[in-house]
Amino acid sequence: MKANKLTTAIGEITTQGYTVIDDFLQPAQLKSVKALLARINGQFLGRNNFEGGKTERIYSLLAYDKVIQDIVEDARIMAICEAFLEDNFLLTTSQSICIHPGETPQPWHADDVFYSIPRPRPMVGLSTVIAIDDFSAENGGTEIVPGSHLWSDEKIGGDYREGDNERDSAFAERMASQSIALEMPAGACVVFAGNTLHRGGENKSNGPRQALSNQYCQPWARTIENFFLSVPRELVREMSPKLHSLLGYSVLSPFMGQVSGSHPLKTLEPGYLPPVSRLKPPC
Ligand SMILES: O=C(O)CCC(=O)C(=O)O
Repeated sequence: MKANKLTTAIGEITTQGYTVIDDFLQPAQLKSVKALLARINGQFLGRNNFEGGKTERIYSLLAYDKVIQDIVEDARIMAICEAFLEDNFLLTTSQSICIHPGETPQPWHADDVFYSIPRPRPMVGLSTVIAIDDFSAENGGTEIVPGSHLWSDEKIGGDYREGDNERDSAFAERMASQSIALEMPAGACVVFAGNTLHRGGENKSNGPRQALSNQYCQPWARTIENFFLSVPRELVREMSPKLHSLLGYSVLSPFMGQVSGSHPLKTLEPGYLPPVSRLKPPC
């Protein structure tokens, strides 16, 4: 990303809580992602109103294909993360989101709502939503409340932590009246502060709205996905040093995240066993 574009992106996230990178995916990447999703979608539907009863999500998506790994560690996203997060920030989730026709709007939320630090406060994470189909107000394009990353808990009000705030119609209307629906072409990406209020929109069209969402967090925050358990170590070994770090094979200086006193990268060495497993069993 050219220096002036990066400065603009950082400035927009700081002032309005989000920025859009229009030409984010290269055409070949978009084609590969579409082919991947066509191959692996069709297995799951959301289990609650937040995930969406007519929405399919595939988690730990980076484990499925190198094209997703490249998108996760895209240099432009890494540069934005470096501006807002501490060294050795982490990937907190990597998922595809396919909103099918007839899906209702998602509850308004902030992606770093899990961290119970009172607002206003700095973001604990940074999120991306990458359009794989064109996003419109009709098909459930992400809706965002500009400037809401600066709001206090009191100013937000309502039940936004509860995950089902559509039942609080006054709250939902207040949010909707201040929000915008992002209309962006396939391949574009919105990057927003983890404390910006947003939601996946209602899909009133007759086609699916596919997206990817890679989200990042401070190196001291618990991640949404437990990649140590979901991404086999044989796959992790093949990944880049940056992805190792993003997946938690890194430490927050000096030793948060250590493994039995060693750097977690040691666990990727062939034949690694934790010290306790190297003890001879008692006779
Ligand atoms: O699908 C979208 O546009 C947004 C999804 C979202 O905000 C989420 O699942 O956390």
